[in-house]
Amino acid sequence: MSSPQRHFIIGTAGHVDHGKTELIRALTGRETDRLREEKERGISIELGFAPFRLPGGETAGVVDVPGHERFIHNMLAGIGGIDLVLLVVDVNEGVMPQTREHLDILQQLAIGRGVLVLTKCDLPEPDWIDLVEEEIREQVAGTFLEEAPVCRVSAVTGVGIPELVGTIQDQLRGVVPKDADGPLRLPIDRHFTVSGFGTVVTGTLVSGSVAAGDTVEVLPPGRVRSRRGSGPPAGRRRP
Ligand SMILES: Nc1nc2c(ncn2[C@@H]2O[C@H](COP(=O)(O)OP(=O)(O)OP(=O)(O)O)[C@@H](O)[C@H]2O)c(=O)[nH]1
Ligand SMILES: [Mg+2]
Repeated sequence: MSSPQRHFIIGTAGHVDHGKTELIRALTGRETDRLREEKERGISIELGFAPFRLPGGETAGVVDVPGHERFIHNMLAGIGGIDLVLLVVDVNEGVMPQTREHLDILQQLAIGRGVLVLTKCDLPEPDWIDLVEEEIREQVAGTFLEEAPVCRVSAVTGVGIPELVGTIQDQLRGVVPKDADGPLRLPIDRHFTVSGFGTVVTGTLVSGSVAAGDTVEVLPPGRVRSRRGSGPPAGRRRP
């Protein structure tokens, strides 16, 4: 009997403007910034999602998080259930406040694996890149990323992208699969009301499976309510 298809969740993390969304576009061909405000301001606000089919046949869902400190609640909402993080650092700026803050959050949430991705490597001299790599290594010492591989990439020229794909595949081989046969458990990240649908909840499955039409139970009971007039998710408000 063939083994069941494995599916993974990959998340981004890192300081604002460090190249997370461009990296996901280079990896998947998908644009994860959907809102007009995101396009106008050139920053991510909401979580972005993209499917990612790896050359080995594995499939992954990518959660692209915003790096701006004002949207940290959205980052937190998206990052909980991931199998692998791409901690993105712009090689021209090095480690910045949300690099550290996101790293702390990932550590607290006991995320198991990651890759350190140095972005925008088309711009500086190689010696400078070596220095920044050292800085990041110092930053992740003593964390789950202490032994993580480092990839140097440019989303603009494509340099390093195939090597990053190979590194992601290697890392995913070590991920313990989630239990699709166990009870359905989906920690709720966000809930909001969509006109014509009612209450919508979002989250990442940690075990079990669910299909359209299934009846599910919310625990503890009565904690999720449709909030009339509550408007769009908080991330859509102007900071
Ligand atoms: N030269 C160069 N520029 C890049 C590269 N990757 C991203 N950029 C530019 O850097 C800027 C920020 O890129 P984004 O991908 O939006 O950054 P982000 O980390 O998603 O930003 P937030 O989601 O707002 O935190 C954009 O102007 C990109 O065009 C790269 O590899 N090389
Ligand atoms: Mg972005």
